[in-house]
Amino acid sequence: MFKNIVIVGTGYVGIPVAAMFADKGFNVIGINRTKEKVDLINKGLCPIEGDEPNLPELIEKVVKGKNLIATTDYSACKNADAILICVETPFDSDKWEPRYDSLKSALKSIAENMSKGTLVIVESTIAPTTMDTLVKPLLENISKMKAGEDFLLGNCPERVMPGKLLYNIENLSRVCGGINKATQDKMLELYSHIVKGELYPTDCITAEVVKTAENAYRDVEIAFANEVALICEKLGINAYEVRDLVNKAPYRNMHLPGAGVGGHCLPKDSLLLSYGVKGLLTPELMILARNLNKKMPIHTAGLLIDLFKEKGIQIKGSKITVCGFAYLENSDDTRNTPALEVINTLINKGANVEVHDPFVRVYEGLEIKKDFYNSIKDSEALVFVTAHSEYKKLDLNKIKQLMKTPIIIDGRNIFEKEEILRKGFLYRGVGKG
Ligand code: SAJ
Repeated sequence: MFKNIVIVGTGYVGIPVAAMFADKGFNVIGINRTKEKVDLINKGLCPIEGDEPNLPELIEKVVKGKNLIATTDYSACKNADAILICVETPFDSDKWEPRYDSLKSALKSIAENMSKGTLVIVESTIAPTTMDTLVKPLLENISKMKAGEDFLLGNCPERVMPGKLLYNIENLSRVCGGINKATQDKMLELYSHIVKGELYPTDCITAEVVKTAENAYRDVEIAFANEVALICEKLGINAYEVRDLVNKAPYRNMHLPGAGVGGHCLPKDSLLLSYGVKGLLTPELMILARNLNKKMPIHTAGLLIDLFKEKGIQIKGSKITVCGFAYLENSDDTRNTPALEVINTLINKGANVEVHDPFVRVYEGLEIKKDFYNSIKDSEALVFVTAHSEYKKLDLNKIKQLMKTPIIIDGRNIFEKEEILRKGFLYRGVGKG
């Protein structure tokens, strides 16, 4: 029987799951290392950015109802029946290894405080074998307890997506990787309180592989679409028309080519998966796909650089407006955004780059304009990197009047090439030959 639940890490993964368990009547304590976030939550406020339907209201309700309290203090683990670990697990592609410092520090503090009989679950995305080689030994050595006997241990990978945090937790299926059958049964019991989707019991390493493989799969699918786009550019045809027709064939699902792959999942999960088999096998296809997707922002900037060269326009000192900074349309999430690489590539060529985004407010000192038409005044080119809905309703005649030279680079198939050319613009697009 579960009553007290501790959630370690109250970010994109932790805060929605904390609020949902609290809303089902559990006593939930959210542990976060930053006092600012703890104070925000205890005031009933949502500690994460972005438009998350129903989340702010739910947090306010459960905090007011005293079912959710936030703290920086791990002693809350003492009375926990279940502890969910939802901390960040980024991948350091320079060192080619996961950065587990947050995970290790959480595990240490949990092990120092947890009691016998607690169910500990890792929701963070981890490389295969991490449960067995890092999580289990760390918890056992510090707590002096045995996993699977004195405490239960499992891995239930998160499947969140910014903008759909509560929806995904409630409706998507979940893989419940437990150290033994008793743990798997307990995990199914716990998650059945908040998850309407199917719950699939399995072992820990299978759960680790499923999570990283489901995202590596998507990264490879997108890389395939991007390679078809490069082919179409060379052959002078439209990759999006090709995609539509390919997908008329049964069992096809060609993804969307574009200016790159950002976010908190896809850029790292195939690397986590490959790390899990380091020394045993090199997953060549996934690494190739990752490298191809990483080139797309540079390719997008290259479309402009080549066009300037072709038209004899000096890029040095020219004003260029990059439209869209978030990694995903209609979101303010900037994690691993391809826009950064596009901007840096153009700046390295001497361009004077301005950035517009209707949702993103700040990014590490970068000034992000909110007024689109103001931001494009006297621009010699617009480079569209994110397919925000606002960009599909622009007044092209007004744009042409405001710009110094009417050039559009389309990284997300926002525009119809023929219409743009009819309006008197010069146009290049990813996948648009
Ligand atoms: N992208 C493309 N072409 C596509 C799809 C996406 O270039 O056809 C780009 C996007 O522009 C973005 C990046 O890839 O920059 C990631 O897009 P995403 O739609 O995969 O969004 P994420 O990163 O939030 O993905 C998450 C993942 N969910 C989890 O890890 C739990 C992913 O597995 C889901 O498929 C996705 O949400 C979703 O669609 O829900």
